[in-house]
Formats: sequence, C-alpha cells, structure tokens
Amino acid sequence: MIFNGILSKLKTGLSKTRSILNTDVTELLLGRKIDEETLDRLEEILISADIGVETTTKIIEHLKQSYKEGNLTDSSQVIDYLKSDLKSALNQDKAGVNIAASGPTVILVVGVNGTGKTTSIAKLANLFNKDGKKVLLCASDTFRAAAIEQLSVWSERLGVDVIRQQSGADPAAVAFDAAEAALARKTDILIVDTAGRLHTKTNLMNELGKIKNVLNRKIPGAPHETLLVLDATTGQNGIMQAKVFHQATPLTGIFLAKLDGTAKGGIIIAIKKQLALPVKFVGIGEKLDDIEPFDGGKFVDALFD
Ligand SMILES: Nc1nc2c(ncn2[C@@H]2O[C@H](COP(=O)(O)OP(=O)(O)OP(=O)(O)O)[C@@H](O)[C@H]2O)c(=O)[nH]1
Ligand SMILES: [Mg+2]
Repeated sequence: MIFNGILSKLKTGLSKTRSILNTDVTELLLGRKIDEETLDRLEEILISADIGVETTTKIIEHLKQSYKEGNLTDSSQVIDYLKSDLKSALNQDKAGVNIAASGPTVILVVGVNGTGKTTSIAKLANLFNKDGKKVLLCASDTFRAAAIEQLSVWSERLGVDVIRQQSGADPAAVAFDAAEAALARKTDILIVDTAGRLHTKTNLMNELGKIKNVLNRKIPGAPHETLLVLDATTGQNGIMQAKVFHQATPLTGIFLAKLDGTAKGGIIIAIKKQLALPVKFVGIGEKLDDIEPFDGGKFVDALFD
C-alpha cells in the first residue's frame, strides 16, 4: 500500500532542517564564486545537518570534480547538484506497508522510551482508517496504566477498537487476545503498541521476541511489519538503537518521529546509509495528521523548494 503525502505539510514540518539545508546554503552561495573555501564551508553545513560524513564527502567530491571538469561554473548550480545527490543517496525509498495476502495485517511497533510510539500508532491508525480499513489496536504496553489509558484515548478519538488488559499483564498475552480478536472481527490492520525499552536491557528485548512469536502462531506471516520508532532529535544514537533492536527482533522499517523538532533532519540520509532498512514514515508534529509516508524525492524537494 502506498500513501501519498503533501509537500506543503512536509515543508512546514521540516522548517528547522530547512533553515540549515536551504537557508544557510543559499546564503552561503549568494554572490560567491565556487572555490575551495566555499566548498569547505558547504561541507560544514551538510555535516551540521547530520547528513553523515560519508554522504557529505561524496557530495563535496562530486562538486569538486565537476568544478575541475568545468561543468560547475556558477554557484547557483550547487543546489541542483545537492538535490540530485541527496535524491540518489535516498534512492527509491517509498513508504509501502507490507500487506498480508489474506487475513489481518499485523504491525508491531517497538522502540526506546518516549520516542513517539503510541502517538505514531494513532497516526498510522488514522491513515488506515481514512483509507477505509478496519483497524484494531493492541495495548501490549502493560508496564504503566497510563500507557494503556493513552492508547485507549486515541482509540476513542479515532473510533477504532482497542484490546487491553490490566496493567502488569503479560504483554504477549494481550497480543494473543488481540490476534484472536483481529481474526474473529475480520480486522484489516492490527497495530501492536509495546512498552518503551532500553536497547541495552536484554530481558526486555527478549520480551519482544515473545510477543512476535505469539502473533506469528495465531496469524501466519505476522508481524508483517515491525517498525522501530526513532526520535529524530536523538541523532546518531538512533542508529545504535536500530542496530540492537534489529538483532533482537528483525525490523522491516523505521518510523522517524519528531522530525519537526530537529534541524538535523539529514539524519534520514545517515539512517539510509548505515542501516539496510527503509524509512517508511516520518512524524512531523504531535497531531494526528502530522505523518508523512516517506518518499525520498519528495523529502528532498520539501527541503529545497
Ligand atoms: N513534535 C513532535 N512530537 C511528537 C511526535 N511524535 C510524538 N511526539 C511527542 O512525543 C511525546 C512522547 O510520545 P509517545 O507517543 O507517548 O511516545 P512513546 O514512545 O509511546 O513513549 P513510551 O510509551 O513512554 O515509551 C509526546 O509528547 C508526543 O506528543 C512528532 O512527530 N513530533
Ligand atoms: Mg507509548
């Protein structure tokens, strides 16, 4: 399933990153000629947006090479080079959700504490809901009563059901109930919320494996998506988190939340480079509509247009 995003919303959500990648770069190039000093300064700007050393070096090398060959004569061309190099660094990534051939599609949502899991689940549920899909939520974050309550409040707002137990219940047992309910109710999309956990806590990481196995035993092929929610404002640490989560329970993609809260939105390029995982959605605010299915081309356009 492919969703279509809106460029203007993405532009607003990316305003902090745009202030570096668009404003600062444009200001740098204004009335300047291309020389070593300009390109060095450009390199600094790209690094400060968290694009990553590897991609930045490649872009700067490309610019220097083109300059030497006489293809880059005017600084106004630099943005075009940047856009095209960033687009190719992000490849053809598009937000597709892996949908079950038949029966419920199960999306397991994981991540460290406070990255935006529950909010992102509500946003996803809303997207599917608007697409006419029957959505069911599962409150497998039984760690705190408030967490169950938070998901229940969203479910009421969205008009979708939630499967819950009392706090302290076994998260895998709640997942079991939810899988059964999804089958019985002919749910299209079951989204499972889990408690935030530090990727360094082995026992908590193993718990995810248990939830996953329960879902898989009830619904063949489940979970069809295991999304790691990363907080974009944590920058490079998110990459470490992704590596450990991926080892504990194979991930199918990243939901990059809070992209609106950082000027280092270039992290999306570093993620793409360092993890062999697609960014499937980005979160650009606290409201239900503040979600964008990720599209590399659109992302770069939103940064520079
Ligand atoms: N600005 C902004 N805030 C966000 C975004 N996504 C989530 N938040 C906020 O981040 C905070 C934490 O969100 P939650 O959804 O509760 O995070 P969580 O990962 O479920 O937290 P735990 O369950 O405690 O681990 C809330 O205040 C959200 O409103 C986003 O895309 N942008
Ligand atoms: Mg939560």
